[in-house]
Amino acid sequence: MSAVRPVESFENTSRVATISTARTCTAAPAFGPQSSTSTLCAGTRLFSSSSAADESERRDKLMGYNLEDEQCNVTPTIAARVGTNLHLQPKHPLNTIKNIIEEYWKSYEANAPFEAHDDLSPVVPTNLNFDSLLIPPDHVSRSKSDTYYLRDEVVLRTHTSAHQTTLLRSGVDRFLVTGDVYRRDEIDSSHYPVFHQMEGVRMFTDEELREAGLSKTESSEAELVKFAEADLKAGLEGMARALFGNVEMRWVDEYFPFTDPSYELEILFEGEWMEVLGCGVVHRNIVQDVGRGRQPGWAFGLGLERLAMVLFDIPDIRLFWSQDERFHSQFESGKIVKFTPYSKYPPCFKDISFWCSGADIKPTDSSFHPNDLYEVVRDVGGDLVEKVELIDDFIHPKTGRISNCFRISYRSMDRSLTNEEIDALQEKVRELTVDKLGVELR
Ligand code: FA5
Ligand code: MG
Repeated sequence: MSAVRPVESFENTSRVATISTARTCTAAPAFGPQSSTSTLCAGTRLFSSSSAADESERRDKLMGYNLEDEQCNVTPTIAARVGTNLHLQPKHPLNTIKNIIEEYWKSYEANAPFEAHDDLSPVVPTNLNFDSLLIPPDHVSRSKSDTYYLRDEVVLRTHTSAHQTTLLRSGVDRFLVTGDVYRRDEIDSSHYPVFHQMEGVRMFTDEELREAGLSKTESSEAELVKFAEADLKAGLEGMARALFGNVEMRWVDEYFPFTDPSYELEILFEGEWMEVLGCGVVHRNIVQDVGRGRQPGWAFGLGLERLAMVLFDIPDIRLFWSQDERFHSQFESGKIVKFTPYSKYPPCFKDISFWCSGADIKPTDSSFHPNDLYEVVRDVGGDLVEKVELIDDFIHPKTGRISNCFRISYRSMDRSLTNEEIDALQEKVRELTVDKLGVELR
């Protein structure tokens, strides 16, 4: 067993991102638990001692789903982020990038503007997040180790793609969806369990096809795909230039279950190729399933934090959640500026070593998953945790038990931490690691 995470992609070994229903956080849930009134938080989890008012607000945002439900793996720390909507906060770097991209697509074809959605609820049925996008039933992205489930059939969207089929079905031809997405993942400066994505979809109307000398009924599949692909690439290259200026770019073949063909766009940034987005021609089976016959179209999805970190020189993904004035005062609406770190406080490292299964459990029966440890650490340390990494692992030659040692780096972005404070956090981490993960400390 290894704590090394697969690369982020939709290929067999890896993970997927998301979609959701075309409903806002405030709309009445079209799906939801039958009785949502009698299930108050029992307070058995960390940090769940909030006031009744907070509790009721949170439950609204979660559409009445109950964190104490045994099918639920959403922690209070994660639940507290739902509804924050960093992408809607004026002057926030994520908002600025969103606006630049929306402007770009609105003027891409002035007579055919993109409809922009930015307040669709992140609470979506698995059907929309996975099935409707042709993500196979056994795909790893569906596992509870990778995805936040409120109930077995309801998740916090893992990508904005979760809204594709709902909007396509409603008949819209061009749309953008921006929103918060959720993935259980490793902890370091570029990974955070909540981040923001932007999705774009363009379907070609009969008239647009006619102008290009094509027809939905008479042109071959290959001709329609070629047409959509050329438009996709030209449009996205223009978008990358709107963000980065005149950069070198390249297209890399990718795999997504919901597009065919699929690509990633990379740009050369400070000497290194950087993945900017995933995209492709909307899969013909999806187009048919949403009742649009053979209408061709394309889709893309990008991560706003990754773009903002590069464009604004923001060194740590936790900073987007900072409430520090020294962070926010540096930004102006609509402007890309370089961030000046206001201080760098010293990190503090603490190691935790354990056998991945209890002494009486066969090593092969161990269900330890590093994402479970990351969750415990995040729940205890919050944004004081900068990074968690596996620094040693071995198999005991006699017992066959697996030992892991993880190093936790604690560092505040706003102040110095005291030894007592860190020791108390680490002690809590050790306690909960045993309680929740069933491992044996060494
Ligand atoms: C997707 O999420 C697809 N839904 C994108 C897509 C849409 C493809 C439409 C085709 C058509 P992926 O998992 O690669 O793909 O994520 C897309 C982007 O999200 C990445 O390029 C990256 O910028 C960002 N991203 C992924 N994981 C994280 C993370 N843990 N933290 C921050 N950003 C992330
Ligand atoms: Mg990717």
